[in-house]
Amino acid sequence: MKEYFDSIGKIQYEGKDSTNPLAFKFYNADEVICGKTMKEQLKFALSWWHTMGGDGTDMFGCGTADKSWGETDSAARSKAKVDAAFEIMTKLGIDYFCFHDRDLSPEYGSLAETNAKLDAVTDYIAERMKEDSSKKLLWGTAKCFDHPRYMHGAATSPSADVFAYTAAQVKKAVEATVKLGGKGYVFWGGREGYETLLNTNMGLELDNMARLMKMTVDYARSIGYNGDFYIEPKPKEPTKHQYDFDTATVLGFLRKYGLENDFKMNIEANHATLAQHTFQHELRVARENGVFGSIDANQGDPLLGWDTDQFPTNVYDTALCMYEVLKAGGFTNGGLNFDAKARRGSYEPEDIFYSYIAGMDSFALGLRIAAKMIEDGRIDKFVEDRYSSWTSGIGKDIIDGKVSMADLEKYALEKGEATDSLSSGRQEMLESIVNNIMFSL
Ligand code: XLS
Ligand code: NI
Ligand code: NI
Repeated sequence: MKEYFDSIGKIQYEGKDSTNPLAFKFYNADEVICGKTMKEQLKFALSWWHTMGGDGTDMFGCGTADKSWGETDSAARSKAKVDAAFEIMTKLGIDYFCFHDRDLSPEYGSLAETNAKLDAVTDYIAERMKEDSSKKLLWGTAKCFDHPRYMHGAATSPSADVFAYTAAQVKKAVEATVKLGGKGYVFWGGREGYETLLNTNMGLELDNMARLMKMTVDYARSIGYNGDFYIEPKPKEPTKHQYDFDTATVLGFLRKYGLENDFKMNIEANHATLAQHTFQHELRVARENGVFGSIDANQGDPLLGWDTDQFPTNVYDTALCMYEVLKAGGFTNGGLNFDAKARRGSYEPEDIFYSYIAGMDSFALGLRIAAKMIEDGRIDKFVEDRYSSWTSGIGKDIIDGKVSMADLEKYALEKGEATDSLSSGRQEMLESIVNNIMFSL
């Protein structure tokens, strides 16, 4: 088998004092943290689109990185990508991968030919997975946003023919996911939204988006799929307004259409910030509503207003993320997919490794801090005490449904002013506890 990165060996854990850029400082795969190995807690995944296909092309210039994998023919390149991806995963110790159908194999002349070529690639991946059972598919999805046919939307297109084409493409992507044993199937609606309401029937578009999801669930279950379906919220980009704006909006949509039992969230850090939320906010909303599923691990740039998809290096954010993940009971079918790309200027092959090492170590450090925050207990205790008025007396009576508004009026009239029942929120003290824990590791 051809080796694509022959100057790079298996990346080892060398501990926090190591200065070797090709070593993990914090990610020690077999170390047990909160009852599971770091590998099991973090479930890292490689994103096929950025890593195997993304060459740095942007609106102002062509690619800077060579992602041809030494092949000019499309089918040969698709196969080479599989080999190169497996090599990257093996060298980094990453078990999972995620793909769009078109990342694996592009469109050819007809849908039938496109499907046949995709089958050949998924057959090859299945073969490679058989040889190496550590490699698993985290989730699959369909790229229903790049081709011109999706210019007005896919499931939300004004054209019923485009809806039919979308259904055909999603059906095939679900089959590919099932064939490769995936435990997740993602819907990210990049073009499911509108540019102007002057030309848009929002009600019909939302009904149709739900129709496609319902059909997908029914079909996937009928062919034996027992994994999760995810919606990946994002407020905008490429479309001005996307229907799956944020977790709360998506929850309203799922409940309206009776889809809430089949879907969970795939939360992406940079999408949260585009929606003017923190990453932790989106995770908390998902957790509190029982729909926490999977994560697209990346980060945005606070000075830029778009999805920069940077490799995550902000440890404060990864710590608060892993705090939510641990509180949610950890990942089940989900994991941490690096929906992230090296900067356009980081174009050399080794940059792939530096990027993943940076992301994996940042999450490993985040996990260590989050575990310590929970073990330390000061933050949990503070929150518990802050709400202690709900565990007895009038608070408990309200929760138990024992009091009416008239009873509460009587209580307030008798008791008088309520301000003296409050105490400080102690934000700065709590933030300093987090810093204290972060730097005591
Ligand atoms: C784009 C999304 C996309 C999804 C998969 O912003 O993050 O990459 O993760 O379609
Ligand atoms: Ni994503
Ligand atoms: Ni994104």
